[in-house]
Amino acid sequence: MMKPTNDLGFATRSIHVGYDDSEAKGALNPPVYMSSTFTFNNTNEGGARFSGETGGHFYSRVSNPTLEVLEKRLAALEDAEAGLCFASGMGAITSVLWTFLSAGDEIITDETLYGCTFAFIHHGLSRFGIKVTSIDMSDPEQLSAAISDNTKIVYFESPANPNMKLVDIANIAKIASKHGALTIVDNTYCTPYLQQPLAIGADIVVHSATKFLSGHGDLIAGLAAGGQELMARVRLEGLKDMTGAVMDPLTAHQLLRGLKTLSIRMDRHCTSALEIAQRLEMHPLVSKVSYPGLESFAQNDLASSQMSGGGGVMTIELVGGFEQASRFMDALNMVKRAVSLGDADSLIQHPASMTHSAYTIEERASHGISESLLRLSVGLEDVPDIWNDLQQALQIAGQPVVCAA
Ligand code: 4LM
Repeated sequence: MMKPTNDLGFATRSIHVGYDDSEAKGALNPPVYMSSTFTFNNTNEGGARFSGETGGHFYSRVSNPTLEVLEKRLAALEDAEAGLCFASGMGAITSVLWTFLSAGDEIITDETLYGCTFAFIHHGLSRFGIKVTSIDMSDPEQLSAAISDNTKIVYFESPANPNMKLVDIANIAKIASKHGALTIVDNTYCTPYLQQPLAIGADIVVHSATKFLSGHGDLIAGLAAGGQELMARVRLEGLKDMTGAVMDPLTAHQLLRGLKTLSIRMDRHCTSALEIAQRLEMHPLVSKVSYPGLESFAQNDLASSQMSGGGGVMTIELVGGFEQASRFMDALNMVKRAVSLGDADSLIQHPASMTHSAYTIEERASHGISESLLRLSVGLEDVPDIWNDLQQALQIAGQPVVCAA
């Protein structure tokens, strides 16, 4: 007999919660229910399921038994009453925000957001009569000054993509709840293994499960977690009727597999990234490394109190600016030039021209996103191999540029 969920350790929950093999002929892994629809025994039973009077699945855009296992598992990891699956991180974000915002409402966001989240909120939501205000959320006084009873949502990432800025979740959530606003945190960079926003006052967490939660760069998925009533509204309004961004059962199966190794992968990402960050900041060609695990990190105190590890992502700037940074990136052999993060493979990209190209140059400048920043996601390869590749590329980037005569 398994212990109650909250008595189990993180790794055990990530492997077991939400599934009882005795209900599936002893299959070690949950069956993948590839079924769009579910039958009823009679008309009354169908009606009762549709009205929510009884439980039971009826259509996979609303719920599916394989996704249900994943939803329970995420909830157990995030310390939430309920979880919810989506087709992508953007599916999760858009479904959640569409559920709780109407014309005339205000959303306050941090100035730094993943590029497509920024585009959705600033260029999308604003077209539908929703007021969008962006502030530097690392300064809670800016929120106190901006918030009003019209503010329905306070939204941010911590660490922020791409500049690694942290937000004091507990402090911000306290200010938001005083004004009746929901605090929604994108927890993609940390995963619940390193940070649990709901336990310190946030109302909803959203994830690009494409990243660390799945961990292998082989799927696109999104998740959210929060209170039962909030998640039920997102399921029946934002997900079912407004976006239809539903996860498919095979993706849920792959994600459940990824979650089983989340804790050991995150431990490895953290120790490797810290070692790489320390070596990079000693290198003469590197002008700045932002990584929450470094003592030199500007918000080191907040990182230590809010996160249980620095994570796998950092940003790097080189003394020679963008020109040198691009020579460095182009000279890498093993570290892959690609967007996304949190995979077994180390990945590097240039946010200004890639993930954050939805911002205009002026927006990037005013939202704290440097044009010469590179983002490195440290993978699960051996640290000496990652370092050797970075080092040889730095050497090439540091050589004088020879102009053709
Ligand atoms: C990237 N990121 O940065 P889907 N929230 C955060 C993210 O980093 C992302 C999403 C949501 C990147 C993708 C190309 C903090 C995505 C959106 O891609 O829709 O699963 O997640 O490289």
